[in-house]
Amino acid sequence: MFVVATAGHVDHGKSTLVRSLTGMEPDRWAEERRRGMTIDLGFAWTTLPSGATMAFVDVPGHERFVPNMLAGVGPVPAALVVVAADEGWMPQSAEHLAALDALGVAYGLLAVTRADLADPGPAIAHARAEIAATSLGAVPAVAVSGLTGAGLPDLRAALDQLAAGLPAPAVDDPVRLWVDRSFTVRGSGTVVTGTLGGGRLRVGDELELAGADEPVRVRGLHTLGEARPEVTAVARVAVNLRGTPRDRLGRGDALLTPGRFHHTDLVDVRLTGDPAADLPAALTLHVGSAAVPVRVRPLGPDTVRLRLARPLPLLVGDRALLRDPGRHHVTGGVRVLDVAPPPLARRGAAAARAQALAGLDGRPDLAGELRRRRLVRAGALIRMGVPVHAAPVAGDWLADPEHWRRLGEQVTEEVARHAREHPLEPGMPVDALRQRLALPDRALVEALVRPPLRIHAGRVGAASADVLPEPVARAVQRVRAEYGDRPFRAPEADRLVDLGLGPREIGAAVRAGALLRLADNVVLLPDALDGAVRVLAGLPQPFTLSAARQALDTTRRVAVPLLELLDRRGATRRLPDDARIVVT
Ligand SMILES: Nc1nc2c(ncn2[C@@H]2O[C@H](COP(=O)(O)OP(=O)(O)OP(=O)(O)O)[C@@H](O)[C@H]2O)c(=O)[nH]1
Ligand SMILES: [Mg+2]
Repeated sequence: MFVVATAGHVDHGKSTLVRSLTGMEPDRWAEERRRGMTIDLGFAWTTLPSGATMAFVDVPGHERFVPNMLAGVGPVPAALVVVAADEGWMPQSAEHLAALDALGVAYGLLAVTRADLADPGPAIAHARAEIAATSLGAVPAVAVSGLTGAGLPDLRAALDQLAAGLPAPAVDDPVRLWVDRSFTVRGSGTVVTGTLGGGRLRVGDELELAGADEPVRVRGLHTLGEARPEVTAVARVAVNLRGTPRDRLGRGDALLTPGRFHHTDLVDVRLTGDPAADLPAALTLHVGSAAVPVRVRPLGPDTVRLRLARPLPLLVGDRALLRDPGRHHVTGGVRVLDVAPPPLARRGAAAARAQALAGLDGRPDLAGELRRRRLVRAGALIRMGVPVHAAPVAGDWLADPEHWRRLGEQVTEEVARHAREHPLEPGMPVDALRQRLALPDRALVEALVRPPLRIHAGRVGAASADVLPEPVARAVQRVRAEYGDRPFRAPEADRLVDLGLGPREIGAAVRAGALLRLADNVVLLPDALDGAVRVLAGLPQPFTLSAARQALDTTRRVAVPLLELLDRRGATRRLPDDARIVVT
């Protein structure tokens, strides 16, 4: 199916044309028929000579109903521009064309109607010239009379040509069905209609609805008045929803493939066309069938930040238009560059942001997003409309490669710093490291820790003694040989120098668990602690420092910090008179 929206000034014969083409009545309301004027959107369809089905969204031409017109054309990528031969180019001809241009509609056809009332030549010439200057470009023109039927076969042939030139619909895209009508059918419940521009819908599908916590379920589908188990884009579709009260849904809402859209009330956009220098601060944003008041904050020469009065499911690259409802004026088109922009808190942030936006064109760009966001969840990017084809670094986190490399270096630095500052600790707590690097998820820290570092018991430290640098490992080996039978004697400072154990080497050995540091330049073998507790437990309790020193066969230089370490670890307890007991 193909869907085309009409466009054109009031009374120029849009509805009459749709009626003649389809045999269906686009003006659904009694009031419309009484007044001979379209107020709201109308829907009708026909079979073209090729056999293709074409549906029409018939829009009102009166200036008061431009918002309805925009809701109709918003989701439709092709337009039938209608101009009356006897009136020619009129204000809403221009406003409707400006809207199509702002939305970037690239496929269309000109029908000059009421050709029985006046020579269509001048109207065709004028309208084609106006249209040629827009996103529609040069369009074929057909003169017709809805009254006599003259020109209708040509128009049908031209519609077939238009259909043949339309791009193939993206049937695998996620669904974003902008609702243009909602009503209740007795016995079935809520029904919404819209133009399905991409993707497919099936009975039983669960869909997301902005503002609703629960998914909604498709109970039934209709297209062109017939029930269907599945509808594929492009199509006019009526969706019967299970258990959704009608007042929950209306024009401007969207039914969405779950997890594929980011609801945002803040977007950075590029103005398309010739952006006015003095953009009003309050405008209405029209996108899909939605119309939302926005506050406009200028950023760069052609970029602005929009604060939406309510969130919308927008994607990077979306086209939308800004309109000044007070002045009945389409201010211009916008292309969405960023649906999750950073706050502009610091001084100069707006200028920096403008510069960042200057390099964006609305085409989703994974590498660029990663560069700007550094770390982001794949799911978040997908919801912004950015296809993800990179492997996550941890969980569903994606990282900018350069940023990830720098983080890896920082891990090494931070762990080394921690080891210097806390030499007795067996490594840096993972969470302390996470906070230090301002990482949002522990899994990222875990992914950043690489040999020779490892995570053990919630801490990040050197992997083990066997990864000690060769000279340090040898020195530790000699300490073992020399002090193995007098485990509480620590090598004197000059002996340490002889062995090549400076502060850095001792630090490494301590981190690897190969030496135990009691104080600067006072080291024991790590098994000394357990041995000391055994010896001290054999003493009459409580015992004095001096008794401990003698029993351990060591000096005060070792005994004092050793007992303090045992106190800290809870192996011994210091009593008020400075004697100690072994805690059992
Ligand atoms: N003579 C003649 N009259 C026409 C033709 N097409 C439409 N009309 C008349 O023009 C008037 C307006 O036609 P509509 O089809 O309602 O115009 P419209 O563009 O749908 O108007 P809105 O929806 O209100 O914007 C009606 O009285 C039609 O009968 C035509 O080709 N020839
Ligand atoms: Mg009409």
